[in-house]
Amino acid sequence: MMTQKELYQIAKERYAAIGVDTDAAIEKLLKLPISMHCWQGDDVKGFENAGALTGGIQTTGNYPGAARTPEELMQDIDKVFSLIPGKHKVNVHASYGIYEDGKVADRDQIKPEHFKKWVEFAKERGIGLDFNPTYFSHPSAENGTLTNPNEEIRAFWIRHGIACIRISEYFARETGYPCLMNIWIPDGFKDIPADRLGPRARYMDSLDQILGCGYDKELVYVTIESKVFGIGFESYTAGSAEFALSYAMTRGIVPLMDNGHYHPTEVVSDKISALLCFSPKIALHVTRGVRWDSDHVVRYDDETQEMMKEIVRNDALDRVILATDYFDASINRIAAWVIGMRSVQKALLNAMLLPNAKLKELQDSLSFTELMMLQEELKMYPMGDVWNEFCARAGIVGDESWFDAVKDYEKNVLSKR
Ligand code: RNT
Ligand code: ZN
Repeated sequence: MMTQKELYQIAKERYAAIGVDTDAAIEKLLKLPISMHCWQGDDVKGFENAGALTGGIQTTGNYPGAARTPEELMQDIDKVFSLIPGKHKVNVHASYGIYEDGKVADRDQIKPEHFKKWVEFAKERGIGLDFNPTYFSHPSAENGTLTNPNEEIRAFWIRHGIACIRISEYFARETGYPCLMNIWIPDGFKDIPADRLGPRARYMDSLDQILGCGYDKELVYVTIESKVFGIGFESYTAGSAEFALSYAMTRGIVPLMDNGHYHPTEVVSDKISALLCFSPKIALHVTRGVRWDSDHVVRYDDETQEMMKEIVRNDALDRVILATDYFDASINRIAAWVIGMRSVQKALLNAMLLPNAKLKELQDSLSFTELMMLQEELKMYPMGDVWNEFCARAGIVGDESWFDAVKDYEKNVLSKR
């Protein structure tokens, strides 16, 4: 049998023959951080003991072993990182504050000190942190947050946004990596509204007040995430695509697209280039919707591949900020994290191994037959051998045997929870 190195050598030569430098691709991918969401590990519960998950999002399944404490969640994240090549960021939600005295601070009272342990975690591992205000799973979020017609409640949520900017600044200063702070609100209506403009006008004003708090734009990248509908918000969401995009563009913040947040035949892979024409930076939540915005684990599927191609072939790796966002409680959560993260990396590697200049040339010279032929034949190239080399250089298992570590962990750690 040939060794992995020999297989890589053959693959390298085959790719070189079509003008693709596999070593360069591997080196580039090794340096590319993805912001991994913390909430896959505990089904978006957080540490406030807030009760049910609300806001029109839903986890399903009751696979045993979910993290119940900050220690457990961090231990799980470490296990996941030991099975993924490269160095990544952790994306934390405001509902994951850590309260040592057991006294949970209300959302408008959260402070950097409540996230000190996350900073310690990140610093010890030399990684960055991203952040998200939590505009759901809270009694005052029941009838709207930043769009709420009740001025007192709306002011509460504005204070929450500002508190989160302060925590994001703290993350950036402490870790040395800029912090992306993503604003997403579920606000909307189950049935046909009588006023669509009012809530959007209030959302705009609330956002302006939050951004008006004054913050260092080099340290914190504020993003706004749009959404087409939520469970219980089927008829209208205030933060629609047009709203969020227009807001981001006019305020000089970063638009964030979650690929579960569009009508089922719309694809984010087609939207990336449109936004790149206008926005210096864009951000993505990579997820997988099945029939609806179901947040299934990301796979190495056509749309994930297509999205990553758009980033790589448009030379936009430093302009598109990548994060994952999904939650599956029906399978081992460590594996869910690892499969999703590795799938994004596989899609990136695939994109880097395409003769992108040649393919573009075929399009521009109207050689559509040859283009289709080549796109299909390229699918049979030995990317797996390059993937294995990429993993080996990162000191990570390349093939399916990473799952042995998950089985051990399930037996020795998760099953005891
Ligand atoms: C919800 C959004 C949002 C959340 C996280 C938990 O539809 O995608 O990003 O998934 O904030
Ligand atoms: Zn999202």
